[in-house]
Amino acid sequence: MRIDVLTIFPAMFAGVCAEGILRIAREKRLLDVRVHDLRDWTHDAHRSVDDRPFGGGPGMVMKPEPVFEAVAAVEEEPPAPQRILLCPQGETFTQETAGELARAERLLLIAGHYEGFDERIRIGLACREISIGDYVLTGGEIPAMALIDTVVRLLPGVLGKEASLAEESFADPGAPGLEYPHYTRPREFRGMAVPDVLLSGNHAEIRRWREEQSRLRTELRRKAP
Ligand code: 4FV
Repeated sequence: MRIDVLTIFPAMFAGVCAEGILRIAREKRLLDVRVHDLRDWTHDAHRSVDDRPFGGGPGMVMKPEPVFEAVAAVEEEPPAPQRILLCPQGETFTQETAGELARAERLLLIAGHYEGFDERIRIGLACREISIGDYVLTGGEIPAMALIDTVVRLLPGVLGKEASLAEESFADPGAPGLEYPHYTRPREFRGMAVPDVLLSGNHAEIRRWREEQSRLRTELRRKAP
């Protein structure tokens, strides 16, 4: 999968792409992340990417020209990507969304700043608008990183065979359950013991216990308001 990111803070992505699963995915050539500085598509001395809002009001707005020019430049190379605008007004990002995006060949993520994007970026570029949650960040970079991380670990060959995508939280879009409790050594820690069933070797019992724990936890923490 190829992922292009348009941002005014490209350096923010260096660490995320150079560590852990994302580094392994890039080394395995399963992921090609290209981060582009939106200011490279400005033409004034101040390399302006924002301007004051028409109609007045606080803050600044992302200008359309640099975004349109950057998208055109990045899309010169085929295949055409799925364009994604990270913004609080977008559809809420879920594991199901991640599963969908993981089937794409190429994504183009647009990270904003300030009060938001000039509306003509939405109208003219027809991006899929995605929000990582109903709260306001200083920029779209962290949402873009969250999306990349969630999608890349679903790419075939990225996580080792042992990883059980099927058993983890939200794995089943139809019935988003929370994952059961995990334990590792030591058997006893500060008076807290590992449940006997997990030491029993009785896999049928262990599965039943884990399903029950997942059901209880989901009911407790995700019951409908
Ligand atoms: C956001 C979110 C988000 C809004 C103003 C960036 C900020 C600033 N993006 N999911 N929640 N974006 O808060 O995606 O431009």
